[in-house]
Amino acid sequence: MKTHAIRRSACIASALAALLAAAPDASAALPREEAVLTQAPQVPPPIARRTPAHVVVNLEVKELVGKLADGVEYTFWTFGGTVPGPFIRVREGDEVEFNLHNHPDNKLPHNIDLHAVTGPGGGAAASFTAPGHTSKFSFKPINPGLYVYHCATAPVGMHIANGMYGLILVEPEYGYPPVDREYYVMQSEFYTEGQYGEGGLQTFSMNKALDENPDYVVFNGAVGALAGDNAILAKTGETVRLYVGNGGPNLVSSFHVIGEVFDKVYIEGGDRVNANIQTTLVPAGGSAIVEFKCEAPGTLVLVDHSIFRAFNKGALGMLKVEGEPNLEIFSGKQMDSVYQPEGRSPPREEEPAPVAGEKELSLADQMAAGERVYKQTCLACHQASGQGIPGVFPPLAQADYLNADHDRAAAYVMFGKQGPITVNGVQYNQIMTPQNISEQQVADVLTFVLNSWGNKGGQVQVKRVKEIRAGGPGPFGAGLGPGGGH
Ligand code: HEC
Ligand SMILES: [Cu+2]
Repeated sequence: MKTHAIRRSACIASALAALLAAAPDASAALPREEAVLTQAPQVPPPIARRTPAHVVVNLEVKELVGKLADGVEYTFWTFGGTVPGPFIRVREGDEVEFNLHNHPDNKLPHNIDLHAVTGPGGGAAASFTAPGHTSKFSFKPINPGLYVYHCATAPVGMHIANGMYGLILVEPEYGYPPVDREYYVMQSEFYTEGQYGEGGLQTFSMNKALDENPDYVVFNGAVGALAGDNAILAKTGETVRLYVGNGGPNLVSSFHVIGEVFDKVYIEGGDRVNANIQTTLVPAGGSAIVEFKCEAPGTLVLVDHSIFRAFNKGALGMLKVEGEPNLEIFSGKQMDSVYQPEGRSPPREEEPAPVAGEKELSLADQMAAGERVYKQTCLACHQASGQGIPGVFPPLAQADYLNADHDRAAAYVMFGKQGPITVNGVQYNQIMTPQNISEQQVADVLTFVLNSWGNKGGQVQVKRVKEIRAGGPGPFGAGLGPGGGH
């Protein structure tokens, strides 16, 4: 604070004091607490407070390889290291301080759009965060209900398709009626180059996503995440509440529990309660809260009643209810058999990846390795056939700028690039973040790109890439990486 300015006039000083007293720092007045975040299917405990608090949420974005189904791996982009992201629970009228951390090992910028936020983009622009950075913003949830949050960084569909979504519950002032068990269930789809069950590391298929034709439709991020040993549990006589979300990115869920009727449904996660419902719609980017009393023991099966999704694409979960038989409600043969999904081909032996050693690789080896790097790292922005996105991501296909200078391209990949450039006669003035890949991978991916999509060919050697790395972004000036100017 500039004290000399205040000293200049007692009048200004007293006016300032009056102003400060009239508008106290709201966050200082409220009790401060750290939000409890839980991984699906767990839900944080109900909020006991009946007054608002300053609630701090810390959420870290992590890109990681995980299991999509038995023998099938996928490079997930996640909130909190899990798909779906953690369950966030706040109260109507709280002051939420949101800290979004983008892990330094990540390759891409990310952000978060919380549907519970009243404000531009649900916080998307305010939370746009490069790898190795943290963004902070605050909001007051004024509408109670169950809300989806998701990443909204371009290309948005792909960030969601790769796993970036979760649920935030805004409890009404006086909370929800108490129940015996609460669980977090979130449906979503995955679009892979290989078919359902095809083994190995699967990459995202933009074509299938555009066709809205997923290979996987799952609860809680993977086939079987809620089945078998991962089933959720209850006892007879207990009331279960499911917080159900749908991350999409495309499909609407016909959520149904085989063997139960929902006593209550908070339609679309809002205030209105519907009673005695068999199947409820959960829109993409929407939710529902369902409740039912477990009268009889047995295994209840959670499905998307668009039923091929359940039995052939993975949208199947289980709730095991234990207790004494309740013959009045249900009598007869009880079956709890092992679930064998149909149409699963046995996982294939994974093909050995080309070794990325010190020695120079053949053009064919570099092409194969480079294609893998491209799909995992560059495709998100420059697109499947290097065509880019007009006005946002420049093309790498038939790209005059790229073909003109291979060293410059290698420097951009390692150090990042911002500022105006002209590619094929079109100006771009965007930011490419430094790509967190090895020198071998830089050499491989550029070799792949130079020999694809009508480019002029060429081979980039790892030795040259190392020299460029050692030299820093200097000659190209606009690097964003360590040592680079802005
Ligand atoms: C987060 C999005 C993003 C990712 C991921 C990304 N780029 Fe870029 N790239 C950009 C943007 C944006 C520009 C334009 C920068 C500017 O306007 O200064 C660019 C520019 C380029 C250029 C120079 C322009 C051209 O079209 O020839 C090359 C070469 C390039 N990127 C290669 C790659 C390679 C190879 C990868 C993967 C290792 C990659 N990029 C990953 C966003 C990205
Ligand atoms: Cu993202």
